[in-house]
Amino acid sequence: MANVLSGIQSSGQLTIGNYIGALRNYTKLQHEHDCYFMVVDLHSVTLPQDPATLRENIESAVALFIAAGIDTSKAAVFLQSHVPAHAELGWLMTTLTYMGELERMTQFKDKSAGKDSIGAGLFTYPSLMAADILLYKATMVPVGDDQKQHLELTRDLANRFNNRFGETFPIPQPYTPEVGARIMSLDDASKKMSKSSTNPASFILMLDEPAVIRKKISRAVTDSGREVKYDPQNKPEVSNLMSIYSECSNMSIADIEAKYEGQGYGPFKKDLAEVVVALLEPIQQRYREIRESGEIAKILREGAEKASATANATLREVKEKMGFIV
Ligand code: AQP
Repeated sequence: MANVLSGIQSSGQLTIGNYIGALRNYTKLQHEHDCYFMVVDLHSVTLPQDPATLRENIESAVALFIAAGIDTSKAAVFLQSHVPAHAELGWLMTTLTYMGELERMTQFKDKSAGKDSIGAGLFTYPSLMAADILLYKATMVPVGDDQKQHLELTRDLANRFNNRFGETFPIPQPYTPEVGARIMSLDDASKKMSKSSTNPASFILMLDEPAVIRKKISRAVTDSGREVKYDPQNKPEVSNLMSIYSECSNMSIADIEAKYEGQGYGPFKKDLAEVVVALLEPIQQRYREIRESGEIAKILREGAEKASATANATLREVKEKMGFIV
């Protein structure tokens, strides 16, 4: 049994990328491991957020965690900001992180590109993420491909801390599904599907209405050919749509190729939309029930209590080893 920690930012509404790459794995892991799943609201303010929108995004993400199948009797579901140990260990980890390490982070480069003023929090984000993981002495961290570099830094920081202050942290391993680790944008298959994209046509939200899903998929960019063939190198857009199809239907890529042989993109895209709608409809139904039930505050209170017990014990150990008076 491993300690599992993972989080999703409240920087927008959750996409099917977040579902396939993260949430769905959480629901599998909760049966076998000691799981901590959080909405990383402190991370989401590393880019500017409108307060009312942020609050809605946080509540909506928590409700989607539950609607997707996370069972709060098995896993702790909580907000990062409700467990102050995250911010405190985040600071301590920042002091152990080298500037050069942060400068190499591709997510920082991507997210700061073209911006005039960049908050320091966007730069130090990976140190806070390391703290998130290490607070729970997590050994297994479900992440999409995009987050692997941050996890590598976390591993380096865990080793650095252990070497300087004595064995404290186990070294966390990434847990990444083979397919679906990286769902790409519908408008540009060279970019990851992201909830904070400014183009709504680039993503499918977990809460998109069926009509919206059909429209977005019908307009998804494809190459000028007509063959439904998995070839990420030469046909990245169609290959991405095929990955989504496979992930949402449990059909293999080979079966999808066989099913649409000689049919062109039209029937494939039409069916893909129905596959996505069928996957999301029951989640959306449960989501509405959870929002209406008013249960979210209680879920978060209980989750924070459970998480705090583990997090505070680790923080105390860390501070003691570093020489603080605790
Ligand atoms: N497109 C994706 N394909 C597969 N997995 C994905 N994840 C995100 N997008 C995809 C996984 O979801 C988890 C939560 O991610 P996050 O919210 O902490 O940050 P992110 O990776 O930066 O996700 P977004 O949606 O792109 O958010 P924004 O737009 O705010 O940056 C992670 O496990 C991630 O791998």
